[in-house]
Amino acid sequence: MKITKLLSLGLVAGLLLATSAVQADVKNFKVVINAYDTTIPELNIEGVTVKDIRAFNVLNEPETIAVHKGAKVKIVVENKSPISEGFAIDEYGIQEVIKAGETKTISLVADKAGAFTIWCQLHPKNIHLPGTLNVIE
Ligand SMILES: [Cu+2]
Repeated sequence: MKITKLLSLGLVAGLLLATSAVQADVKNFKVVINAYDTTIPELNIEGVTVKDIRAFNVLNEPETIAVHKGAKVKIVVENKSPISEGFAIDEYGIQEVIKAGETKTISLVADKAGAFTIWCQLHPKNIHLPGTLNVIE
């Protein structure tokens, strides 16, 4: 009985260790979507008029998202824009909508190598600064 309990405790501890080892493999990134004043005098999106806008999507931290092929990637996206923003990576089938002030976590396994554009699928491309997901072979 005692031995059985010890064995199961050992098994639980082993599983916990294995779980934390897997979690350590996840590459974490943070993306902040922001709005900056600029040259587009007025834009009406979703019934909201936004003035003096140039770009919404800015990858602040880190500037480059680069991982090795096979990595598990977690991207925390915070939307500081006054309206909903999109977060799409076509080649990875990702197309999220993040409401104003909302934060979403996007997870993927980087199983395709290359440089993939991160863009906002909701608004014209010319008012956004796109980001890139770099997956190195
Ligand atoms: Cu947008």
